[in-house]
Amino acid sequence: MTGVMDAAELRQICLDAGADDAGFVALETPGLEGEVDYVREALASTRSLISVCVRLARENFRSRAVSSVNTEIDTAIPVLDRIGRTISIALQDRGYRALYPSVTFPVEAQRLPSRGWTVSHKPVAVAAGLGHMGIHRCVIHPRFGSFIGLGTVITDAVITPYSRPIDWNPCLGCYLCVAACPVGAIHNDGSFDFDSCYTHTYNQFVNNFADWVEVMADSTDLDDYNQRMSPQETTMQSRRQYRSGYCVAVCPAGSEVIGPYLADRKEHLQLVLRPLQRKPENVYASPGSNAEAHARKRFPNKTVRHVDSGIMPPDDIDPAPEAR
Ligand code: B12
Ligand code: SF4
Repeated sequence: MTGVMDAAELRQICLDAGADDAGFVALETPGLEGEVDYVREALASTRSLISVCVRLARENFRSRAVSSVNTEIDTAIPVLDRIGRTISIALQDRGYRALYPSVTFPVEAQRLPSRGWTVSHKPVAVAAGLGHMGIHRCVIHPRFGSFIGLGTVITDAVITPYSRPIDWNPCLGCYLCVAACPVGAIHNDGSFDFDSCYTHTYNQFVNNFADWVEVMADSTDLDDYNQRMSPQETTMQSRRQYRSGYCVAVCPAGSEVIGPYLADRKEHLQLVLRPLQRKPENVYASPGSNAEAHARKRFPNKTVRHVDSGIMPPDDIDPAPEAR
């Protein structure tokens, strides 16, 4: 179908589906060139992208209790997937083609270690006016700040009018995200050390599941295995564990978030930043990496654990899919 969908009606569909904000963008919008082949691989007739966000439960994300962080992530992801499904079916009922790509996982595993995901939700959200990327490379919403999860619906509907990017960046340039990251992945100049974040965050998750299997295969016997993996680390393999949300946790940006920070910056540091910095915990890093050096220098209270970084992506992250 080549119909035109009214943006106000579509926005209401998104909000009714549970989104906290939504924006719409044409596939040919500048900045989204890298998305075109991937999106068309999933839905060949795609013309528009619908970006949605949901708020996250802030204190779960800020907690030192990693189980609380993981619970919030594992709860928010299916919420976003369901919102994508509801919007897709609403469009389907109106005669359009619509598809909701995965919010995170599953990915196109056969493409790994290149880009496995169908849509990069961040640049779509920026183009659709949901916010801008901060120093920490996450999208900051003007109201909800960094505490958002993102989703995208792709459709053959033309939407009128399309949204526009917001004309200011909510990032304050406070560099608390730089100070919080245990592996030094976020740099003052806004550059991001993918390897360091990925290795630490995805330990006992995607990447290091492979590492775990290798350790098992390489171990001569149980004693040898236990030397290499603690009982806690073995247990963690049974359920995915996210780490390194500290950059999001400490970020004071966003009109609904910033109040306590503006009222008392010292207290924000004491209540939000310091507990994460002082938390004794394992930091996962490749031997000799910048992440290891950073953690040893800045966080002597944390324990560096060496891991193989497993499947690492090539420098070129945008090899276009063959299927069109
Ligand atoms: C890959 C990925 C990661 C990777 C890489 C992060 C990154 N900056 O790209 C790792 C594992 C490190 C990661 C970590 C986290 N992620 Co993540 N992640 C994604 C994913 C699947 C794709 C991101 C993407 O499009 N990257 C490419 C471009 C757009 O990012 P970029 O910053 O412009 O460019 C960097 C990358 O290209 C990177 N890079 C360099 N070489 C390579 C090679 C490959 C193959 C890749 C993947 C990246 C890469 O370096 C560039 C320079 O900064 C999305 C889901 C999705 N499908 O969109 C979620 C997503 C971006 N993640 C999210 C979150 C919340 C997190 C974490 C907080 C995890 C946690 N503990 O909960 C941390 C935050 C780390 C950070 N500060 O970025 C949210 C962000 C929401 C928001 N407000 O923006 C998303 C959108 C998931 C969602 N649906 O909400 N993530
Ligand atoms: S913590 Fe500060 S510098 Fe980092 S993204 Fe948030 S507002 Fe920007």
